[in-house]
Amino acid sequence: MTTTTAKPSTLNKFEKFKAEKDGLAVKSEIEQFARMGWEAMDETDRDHRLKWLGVFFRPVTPGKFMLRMRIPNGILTSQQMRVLAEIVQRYGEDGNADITTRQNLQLRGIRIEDIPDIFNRFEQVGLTSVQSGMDNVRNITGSPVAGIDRDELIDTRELVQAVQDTITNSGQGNPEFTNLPRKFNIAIAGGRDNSVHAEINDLAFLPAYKEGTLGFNVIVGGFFSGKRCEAAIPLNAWVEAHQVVELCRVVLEIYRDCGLRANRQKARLMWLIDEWGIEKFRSEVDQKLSYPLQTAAPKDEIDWEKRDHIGVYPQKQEGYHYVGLHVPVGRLFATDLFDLARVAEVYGSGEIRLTVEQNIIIPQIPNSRLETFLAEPLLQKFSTQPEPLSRALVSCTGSQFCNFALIETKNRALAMIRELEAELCVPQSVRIHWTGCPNSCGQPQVADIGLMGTKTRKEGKTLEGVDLYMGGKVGKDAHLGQCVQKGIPCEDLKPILRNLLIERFGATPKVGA
Ligand code: SRM
Ligand code: SF4
Repeated sequence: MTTTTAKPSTLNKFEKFKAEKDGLAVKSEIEQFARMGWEAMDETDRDHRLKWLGVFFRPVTPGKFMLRMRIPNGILTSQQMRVLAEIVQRYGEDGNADITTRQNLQLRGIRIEDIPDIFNRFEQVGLTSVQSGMDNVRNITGSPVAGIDRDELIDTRELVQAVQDTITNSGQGNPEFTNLPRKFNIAIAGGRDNSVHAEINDLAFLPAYKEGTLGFNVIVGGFFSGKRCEAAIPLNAWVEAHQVVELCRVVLEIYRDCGLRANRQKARLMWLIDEWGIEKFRSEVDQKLSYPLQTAAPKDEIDWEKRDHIGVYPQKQEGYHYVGLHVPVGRLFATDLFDLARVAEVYGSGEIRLTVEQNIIIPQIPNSRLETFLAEPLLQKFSTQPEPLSRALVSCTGSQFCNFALIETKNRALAMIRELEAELCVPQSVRIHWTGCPNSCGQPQVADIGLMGTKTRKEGKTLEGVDLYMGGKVGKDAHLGQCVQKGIPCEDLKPILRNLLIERFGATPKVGA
């Protein structure tokens, strides 16, 4: 099924081990791994193939795995959240959950011996972590306010679920799509503000009218990597909602069968588009589809500035509100997960939503319960009115758990923002994104101020530092920010940020600070 042009002898190590045994094959070995323990496992199974099940060996915390979920459109039920809470709770201080920049959750502290039981529990409540790492399609993002947004164009929920079901065989694992050349990101925007950062996905859909019918313009090839970052480009294609799943399937098949595999640094979809040219790529897609691919609508409907959804908002359903809670750098503990499940049930419909800014939305709160909800002690921790800098702070995992990291991110980001907020009045929210290395999981290129971890030298010593990015624009006319200064030691960063906030974002020093 999968074709690769490279000869076996020239395959890189990843292509080699995938050719020897598909990543998904470890699904049937999981009981055995649980019995033998992580130390006795074959290293390629442990360090790589387990990622096909969403189970990530962490060299920083050996024996304590990370479990990356799939939460399509970032929506989960209180019942699912409670199961996740119980799992994380087992691991005491090691257990926590992070909301990711793909509207998803990652659990920590997980022991391999518990995985079979965890997977059984997932099955019972309709959760899956399958195909969430390595050369697979990542969590599919959709509008976080799908179905409740007063100004919604297209409800993305069913579409995102249908695309996930196709790619993962409804969560059971689908060997058709488990040997891609590299990772692959899909996003479906349904609102006017592109809440999903469509432009940084390999394949994305933007609402657009064609001759009075609402469908999607398609963009392709967006990605970030240590070597290169590109915004997606138009495919010159427009599809109706019912054509989205097939288009995803066809693009993935082309990428799987023709994508470049020899050099992993050049294996994302854009490199194939570069090699073929966008016209040839489009024509290959067109030929494989069961319907003729229409040319793009003249414009898409992304004409709003991006919303962050924090705060209290009326829904399209009369008499109901959704409430966006700020979760500092996306980090949650077992008690938080239990609390979120509880408030979602008591005040809403039991539904909980995640955003790519690593925050939470509780929807479906009737007007009659809103006031009591807003008085919940949980909202002291996860505020609806955070300070302007905290409000828009995003951070990747960093060195606490990630072995690629060049710096510590989450704790440092929070501490620095709190110090800056103590010193400055900031009139508007400023989107500051931290990422621990050039892989850019924290998306510094979409931020007003992006900080990318690096190592730097000062007075003969090697220190943790950052490269500074500026000018990322999200929502309407989205474009990527650029690196404006390299190698700033983290210990010297605060005054630089302070000046930037004063000079570029209208901040003023607080009296006495
Ligand atoms: Fe990422 C690898 C964390 C979103 C680009 N990313 C990793 C690994 C798996 C590396 C590792 O094994 O340690 C990190 C796991 C650390 C850990 O223990 O948490 C990791 N990436 C994350 C998350 C958790 C960051 C966060 O704190 O939110 C995000 C999980 C999303 C999810 O739910 O699936 C995450 N990663 C992203 C994004 C942002 C996005 O998708 O919008 C990007 C840039 C966009 C893109 O991929 O085009 C991103 N991650 C990478 C890359 C560079 C890919 C490349 O083509 O070179 C790597 C390295 C790799 O894949 O080899 C990487
Ligand atoms: Fe790890 Fe680097 Fe991704 Fe941060 S950006 S999670 S440090 S790989």
